[in-house]
This record gives sequence, C-alpha cells and structure tokens, in this order.
Amino acid sequence: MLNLVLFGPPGAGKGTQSLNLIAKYGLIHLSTGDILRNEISHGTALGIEAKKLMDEGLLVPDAVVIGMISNKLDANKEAKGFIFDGFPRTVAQAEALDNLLKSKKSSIAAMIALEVDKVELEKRLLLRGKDSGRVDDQNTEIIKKRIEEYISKTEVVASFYANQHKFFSVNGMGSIDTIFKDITNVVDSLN
Ligand code: B4P
Repeated sequence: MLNLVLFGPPGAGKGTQSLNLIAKYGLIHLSTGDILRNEISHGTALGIEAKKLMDEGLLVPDAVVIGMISNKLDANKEAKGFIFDGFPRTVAQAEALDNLLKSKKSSIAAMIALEVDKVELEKRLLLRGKDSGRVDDQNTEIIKKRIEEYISKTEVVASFYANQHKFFSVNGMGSIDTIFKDITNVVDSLN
C-alpha cells in the first residue's frame, strides 16, 4: 500500500497536486477540507458545527476529523493506497493516523511538504475566493488566522514525520507541472 501525506500551509497547492497524484498512481484522495465542505453543503449536524470554525479560519476538533478519516479507511478496504490532503493537521491527528493504519497492517510511506511563501499564499487564496465562493478565502484577516493556526498547531507535524525519516520537502512555488514533477521524483524514489 502506498500512503502519502501531502503537507503545507493553506493555499500551498495540496488539493491541486493531489488530483495529479490520484491520476498517476491510482490512489484514493482523502481531503478533510473537502469532506467537511461536503458535510456543510448537506446541512448535517457535523457540517453546521464545522462551518462556524472554518469560516473563522480555525481548525475543527481532532476527534471529529479522526472519526471521518477512520470511516473513509473502512469504506475503502481494497484501496492501493491513500493521499491524505490537509490531514493530519495536529500531532494528535498524526498519532491517531499511525494507529489507524497500524491496525490495518499499513503505514505512511512519506510526508511531502510544499514550501510556499506567505505573500504567494495570500495571493492564491484571495484569487480562489473570487471564483469559489469559499468564505474562508475571501477575507485577508481569516486567511491570516488560517496561516497562524498552521504555524501554531500544524507546522510541528513535519517533525513528527522527520523523526520517522519520512519527511520530504518540495518547492511549491512555480508552475503546477514543475512542482508535480518534483513530487513524483520523491514518490518514485520511495521503493
Ligand atoms: P483545506 O480544504 O485543507 O484547504 P487549504 O489548506 O486552504 O487548501 P490547499 O493547500 O489544498 O490549496 P489548493 O491546492 O486548493 O482546509 C480548509 C479548512 O478546513 C481549514 O482551515 C480547517 O478549518 C478545516 N480543516 C480541514 N482539514 C482539517 C483537519 N485535519 N483538522 C482540523 N480542521 C481541518 O490551492 C489553493 C489555490 O492556489 C487554488 O486556487 C489553486 O488553483 C492555486 N494554486 C495551486 N498551486 C498553484 C501554483 N503552483 N501556482 C499558482 N497557483 C496555484
């Protein structure tokens, strides 16, 4: 099984590159952001609670996202592997993911981190906010809050995987195709 964590700050290109990776390696895409937005659009109790936090740029509680990922792993028992996009975002989530995969006799092969500077992140998110209608992409203060949440709670997750010798950094600035090539070089070097 090939399990990859795609990592980086909001707007780094995790969602964008995940789509390319699924097409090339036949993996299942698990984006906690997409799953949460799906709950919101269906007006579920989980979605209503999550929306309040997401619209302010705050993280959703660990137990909620861990439960969602556990359900998705159970629903895709025959998968060749998974791309975890936007998850884990805290050390508690990373530990829970290791335990979930261990119980299925599997593990994470690599964390690939997209490195993008703050100015570029804000520019990309505001641009997407114009077309997508995403509330969290339309306001500079909310974008700043998301980046702060990333720095205070998520950045440390990189060390979690570095300690397991599974951390790989990729330059996330430049064309989508060039970045994808750099990512595939890492993936192809894993075996
Ligand atoms: P996510 O949905 O994960 O969103 P993201 O971090 O903003 O986006 P991503 O990095 O995937 O950017 P993308 O490729 O789309 O999270 C949203 C919210 O959900 C969080 O703030 C939180 O509240 C909640 N949440 C999600 N997961 C959670 C968890 N595990 N725990 C707790 N809470 C959680 O790219 C952005 C834009 O840049 C796009 O418009 C794209 O076209 C553009 N772009 C991409 N690559 C580019 C390039 N190379 N050059 C120019 N533009 C590029």
